[in-house]
Amino acid sequence: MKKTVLVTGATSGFGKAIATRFAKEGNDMIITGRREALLMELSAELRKKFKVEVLSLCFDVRDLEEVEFAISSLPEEWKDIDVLVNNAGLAVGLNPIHEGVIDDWERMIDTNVKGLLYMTRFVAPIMVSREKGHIINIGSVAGKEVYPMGNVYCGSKFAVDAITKGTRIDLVTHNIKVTHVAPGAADTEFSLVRFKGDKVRADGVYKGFKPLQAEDVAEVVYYVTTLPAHVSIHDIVVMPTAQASAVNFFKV
Ligand code: NDP
Ligand code: 8X3
Repeated sequence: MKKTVLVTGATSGFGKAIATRFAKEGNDMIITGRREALLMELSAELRKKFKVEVLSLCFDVRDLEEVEFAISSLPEEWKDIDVLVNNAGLAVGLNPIHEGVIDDWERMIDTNVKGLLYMTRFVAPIMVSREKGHIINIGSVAGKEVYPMGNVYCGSKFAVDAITKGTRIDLVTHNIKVTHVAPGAADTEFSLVRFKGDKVRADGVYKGFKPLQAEDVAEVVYYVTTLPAHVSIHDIVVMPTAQASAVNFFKV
């Protein structure tokens, strides 16, 4: 049966691939992000290719009022969200803690932690009232292991892991599944954003090995929603075969 699936950060990378994967199965999609033109482009593509309904909502997950308005003003036919994928997130900078850029820290904590919380706070009550739903939080291997100069980004992703566990505990009595998906290195806009548009540095991250593709992560996210009602995946770490830990790579 088709579901209503909301994916944050659907303008690129994992979010775009996740929206495409769910749409391919005939699900109705709510896609969000800050870049309106990209949302429009994806909406048109999904409607045309998969004949699904698509609602695009352009807002910043860091803005509490925008998040509240986006969810509380959903048209009636879009209110029954079955799956929330909290994917919007970013790393900004890679500095030792004593040289950290405060604005980078704010952006990571506000987006990865507070943005995810805001979305959850407004969507979870809908699921609670329906006594069903599935929340999938995109964490990272950086939320399992700390690596040099990862300090605040790792902290934000450890927070995602902890918040996911807390969410699961609080919602278990409401029949809501809560899953943490923690990917390793993946070739998206992630490194371009982390290195503030420095494409040479960003491309260097993925040299010498095959990183995850956005579609690989989308497949895992889709998979966790396909299991029987009584089966819940709590936590998945999905890595490139050539990556053994946050810092151990087999590069040629
Ligand atoms: P991308 O940069 O390709 O995509 C990030 C998405 O998040 C974009 O759609 C962007 O949309 C959205 N986003 C960022 N900030 C905001 C905001 N304030 N409000 C709304 N949307 C926002 O990176 P990925 O696809 O790689 O990243 C997706 C998630 O996966 C992130 O949480 C990231 O931390 C995590 N991750 C990434 C890994 C990687 O190696 N690539 C590995 C492990 C986890 P827009 O700019 O339009 O707002
Ligand atoms: C993204 C993967 O290892 O660059 O979360 O932090 S990593």
